[in-house]
Amino acid sequence: MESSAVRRELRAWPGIIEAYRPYLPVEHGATVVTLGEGGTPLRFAARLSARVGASVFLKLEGMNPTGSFKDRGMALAVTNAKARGSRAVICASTGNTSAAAAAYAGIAGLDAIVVVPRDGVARGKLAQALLYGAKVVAIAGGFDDALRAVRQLASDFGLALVNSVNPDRLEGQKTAAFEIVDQLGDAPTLQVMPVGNAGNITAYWRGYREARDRAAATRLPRLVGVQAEGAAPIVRGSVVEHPTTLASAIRIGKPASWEGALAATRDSGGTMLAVSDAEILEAYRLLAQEESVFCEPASAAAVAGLLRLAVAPSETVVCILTGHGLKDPDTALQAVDGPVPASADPQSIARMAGLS
Ligand code: AN7
Repeated sequence: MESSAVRRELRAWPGIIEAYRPYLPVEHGATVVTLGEGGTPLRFAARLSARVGASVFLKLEGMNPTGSFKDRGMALAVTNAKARGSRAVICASTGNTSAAAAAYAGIAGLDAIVVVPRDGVARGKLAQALLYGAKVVAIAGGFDDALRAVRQLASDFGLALVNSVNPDRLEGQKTAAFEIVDQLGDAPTLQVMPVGNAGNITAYWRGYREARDRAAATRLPRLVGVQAEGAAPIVRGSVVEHPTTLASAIRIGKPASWEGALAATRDSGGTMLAVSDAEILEAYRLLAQEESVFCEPASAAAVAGLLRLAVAPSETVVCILTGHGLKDPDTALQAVDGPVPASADPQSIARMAGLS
């Protein structure tokens, strides 16, 4: 009995820190904080591949424990914050970071304070942060205002800042590149991903370079970052004071990792491009209806970007779908026609369902 229970535990996915410990800066003597993040599926997308004319895979980061890629970085950031003696973490967020911070602080027994824009955080994310037990402060301002405030509060009150300006966040997030290399047997030739605060693209570039340096991969992908047109400071080359896009996760006008994103796209031979909200919605519906993937709008921006590119048939393409569609039910319901009403009798239902 006991030994089979132990064996089952050993077979279970251990989370990113145990899976990739030799490559991560884990504090000496730290107790690992994990919710089982990482190990997400890399799905071949047959119809999207046919449309693009190359092999396209989707990295389903919405399958992480809180429904976004933020869990990877938060696992390491909270593990190390706790090991260094922090009692509380703080972050600014467009929503997903706050959900992850709340969840990981909760399991670690730390307090979490999350500062979010009063308008425009998707409801699923807000519900998560509140239910996991964070102190959620909604400000009259956007993400960039919130980040400025929490940088100061972290320093004034001695709190662990767990935005991606914390190096542990990027170290944790680079593990997604390691996984893709393991899943494909090499790096892709092209990767397309959404960009907001630009931490994730910076982390992926580091992860792919490290994988190549230790000969797990023979090549490096071109990295293409995708911003929303109304929130595209890196494409424009200047700060956007009042960023707008329906993809609230990437409604960011002054990315903290701007330099990292520029280096990633330039050094990899990729680029940074901007797509319209209409293109994001089109890709969002396409993913659901052709691939049965429900991701959030920011994630669909990756596919909107891919649909703009000329891709050679020999390419192996990965799109990073950063967050789950259930995060933002309001945008989903606005993107489609509502349910058709009928009375409860089968004839009425048959008529309204188009059966008769
Ligand atoms: C689904 O939660 O910035 O370029 O505060 O939630 O690394 O910022 C979220 C960002 C893409 C952009 N997709 O990643 C936050 C936050 C989703 C996201 C991004 C975010 P970065």
